[in-house]
Amino acid sequence: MTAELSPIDRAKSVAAYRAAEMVEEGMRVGLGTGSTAAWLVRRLGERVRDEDLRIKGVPTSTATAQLAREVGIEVVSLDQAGWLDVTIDGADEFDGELNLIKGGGAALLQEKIVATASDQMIVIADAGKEVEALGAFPLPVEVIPFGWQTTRTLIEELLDTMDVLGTSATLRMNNEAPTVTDEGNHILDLHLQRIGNPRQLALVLNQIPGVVENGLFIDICDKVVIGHGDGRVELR
Ligand code: ABF
Repeated sequence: MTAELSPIDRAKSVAAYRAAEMVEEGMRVGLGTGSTAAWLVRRLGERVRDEDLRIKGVPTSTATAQLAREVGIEVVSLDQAGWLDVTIDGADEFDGELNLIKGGGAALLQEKIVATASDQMIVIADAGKEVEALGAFPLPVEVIPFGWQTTRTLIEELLDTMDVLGTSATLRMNNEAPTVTDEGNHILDLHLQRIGNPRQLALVLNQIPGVVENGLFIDICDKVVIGHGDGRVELR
């Protein structure tokens, strides 16, 4: 690591480096997506090369799969791995109970499947991701393209009945076209501002036909490694 990193990159990198030290010989490791997770993947690649660390990595996106291969990590599918020792991933927000909002990178579906199939999920994040209540970051929901506008209407009607401050849902766009996830779906971002009961919202959203998965990770994360801009690291 170099001293000329911006404070935010320093925070992300020190969190990722600390988490990379938690990976042990022979582990099957879920590899997250996003800029913080990219620091982790590159650091694990260094350990594979310099320490002859042998691990199997299960990526949570095509982007992470490509990076992992580039840095020399053996990549296997989740079904080949069967079960994972640990998943290390970033997040968009985490609260005091280690519940998360994820999906800002549009990879929430594979991220949730992989994290759930792990003995342990460790989140790596800069300190700015910590919140008192989830919801300032728009909540991503992955939806089937068929009838997505109807699905959005159903979601907005549901939100009217929930303990949230906002109720609008917008289709995520990429170069003037709807974002398409690795699974061929779209993303609706829910502008809720504050989620009073994340556990309840996570359950009811998934009951709407057309919703594939939502970005609330409840009782999935075991530990958060928090990086600060001055290089300090905290564990939660
Ligand atoms: C993934 O990357 C996501 O679930 C989350 O949306 C995002 C965090 O990105 P970054 O590390 O770039 O802030 O983990």
